[in-house]
Amino acid sequence: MSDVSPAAPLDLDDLTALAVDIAREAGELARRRRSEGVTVAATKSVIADVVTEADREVERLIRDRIAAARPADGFFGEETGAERGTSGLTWVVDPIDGTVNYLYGIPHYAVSIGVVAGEPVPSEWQQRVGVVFNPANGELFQATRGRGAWLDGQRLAVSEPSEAGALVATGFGYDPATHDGDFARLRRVMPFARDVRRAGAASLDLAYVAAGRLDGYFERGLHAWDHAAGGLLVLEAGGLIGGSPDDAPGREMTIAAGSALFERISTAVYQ
Ligand code: LIP
Repeated sequence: MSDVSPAAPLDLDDLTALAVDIAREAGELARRRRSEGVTVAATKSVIADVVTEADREVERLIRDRIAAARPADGFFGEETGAERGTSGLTWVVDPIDGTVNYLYGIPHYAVSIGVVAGEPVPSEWQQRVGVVFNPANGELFQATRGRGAWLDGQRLAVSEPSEAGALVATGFGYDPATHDGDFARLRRVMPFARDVRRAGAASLDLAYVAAGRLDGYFERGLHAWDHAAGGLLVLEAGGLIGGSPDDAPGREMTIAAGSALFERISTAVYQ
């Protein structure tokens, strides 16, 4: 972003409306590119960690829209990296979360846009706005700090497990060397789970916890852009999000659930 005077006074409703508008435009581009055909543009950490040209194009659209509307804000995106601003706000963006689903044509992927104040790191940021938009089914989850979490106008609330056990989601890293540890943690959670879901998009897993469609979620290896928006959805829906005990969510671990289940998952993951 250019070096200009701080942005106009912060109106959280205006900021949320801008994030929603950008997410919808970006999501429509992603959906259109998917219908035209998608191929791998490059691999990143390991061969299974792919990026498509659509990822890059969608992030450029998001970045350009933000620069035009709020040039003093910072940006931190999965595909184009970070640039500090002067307003104290940073947009933390995953242009297409659930990239492998997107590549295979599975209609479960999302534009994830979070806006945070302070340092754009989970242990220090103060989340202000979160938007998670699935263009494949048109569902847009949004949250504004202190004003609740919403799905298409319906207020969201986390669930508590039934007597049958907790419906829990998780994920496995791209690096096969990490899978044994992931499966060991899952084995420790299963005794109090009714079933597990592995849907492939962290931002939507978090949105589903906020919506009560999942009772809980945990995954190792997430980046800030995976949970910056979805984490606020969970908090504003009355849930908890964290990482290793007493830590913020991060690469080591992300756990999200209602308070009682959060503690059970954390204990099982770290026993
Ligand atoms: C993905 C996450 C997913 C995780 C994948 C990957 P990407 O993000 O949403 O939960 O299991 O390993 O990190 O790469 O699609 O933006």
